[in-house]
Amino acid sequence: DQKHLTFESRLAAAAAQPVAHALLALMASKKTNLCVAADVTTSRELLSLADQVGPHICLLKTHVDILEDFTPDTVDKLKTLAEKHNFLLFEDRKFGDIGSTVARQYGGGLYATAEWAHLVTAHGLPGDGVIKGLMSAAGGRLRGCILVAQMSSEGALTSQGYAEGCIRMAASHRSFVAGFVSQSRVTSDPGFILMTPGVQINKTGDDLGQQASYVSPRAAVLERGADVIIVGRGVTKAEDPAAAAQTYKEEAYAAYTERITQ
Ligand code: 5IU
Repeated sequence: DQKHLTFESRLAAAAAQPVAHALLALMASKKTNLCVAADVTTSRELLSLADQVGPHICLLKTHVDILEDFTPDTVDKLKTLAEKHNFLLFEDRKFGDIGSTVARQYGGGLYATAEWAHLVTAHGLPGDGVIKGLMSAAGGRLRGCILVAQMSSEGALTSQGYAEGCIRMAASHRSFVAGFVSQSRVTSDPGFILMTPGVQINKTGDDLGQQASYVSPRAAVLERGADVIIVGRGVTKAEDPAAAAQTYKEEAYAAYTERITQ
């Protein structure tokens, strides 16, 4: 079964997507499949958090539109930290408009996301024009997108048919789609990377619809098919975010090791 494949053995299947390929190689060499969701409101907190958790993560997921003081300098410093600690930048923008609009949102505007984010999230809802639009704005840069196939929040409208539609859309745009945000093993295609949010140790859901109960890193990897776990408040609200990131990293990577030897 494909789920037993190591990250290294999936490199060939991901060869069409440079960021997926780089991420699989990075996860294997750095021994981490942890993505930290850095949902903080100031550049100072963002950069401090990135520097603290950097040694333990493969991806830093941002929502730069939460920052109250965003400037291009924030991005320059984030890029430096990404190089220093060897992680990739992942802006969770969830693009969801027609192709020509997302091309302008991604390539320009205040955040010029295509300039710095290796990966961005997008909804499949608009049809594959959303992918074509992002591709057009990425230009020659090594960029990719992650399609939101399923959401972790209660009452999400991402039905099974919707998720299947996202998988089909991705399969016809392999040069740009690196994987999916999912809550279950939506595909067994080894070229796509599955990322699962709604993960926390010792915690039930929040009161704003994050799923009724978070799942553990181990359950995310072994029961929900996650290649990468996405952890926000479990790390960012911890007294020692670096120590928390290390704990999440170790638990998630141990679960991955268990999965490939099952
Ligand atoms: N996020 C989800 N669920 C989803 C998707 C994205 O929680 O289905 I798509 C984002 C929201 C937040 C992070 O940035 O992942 C999870 O943060 P917490 O671990 O703090 O709940």
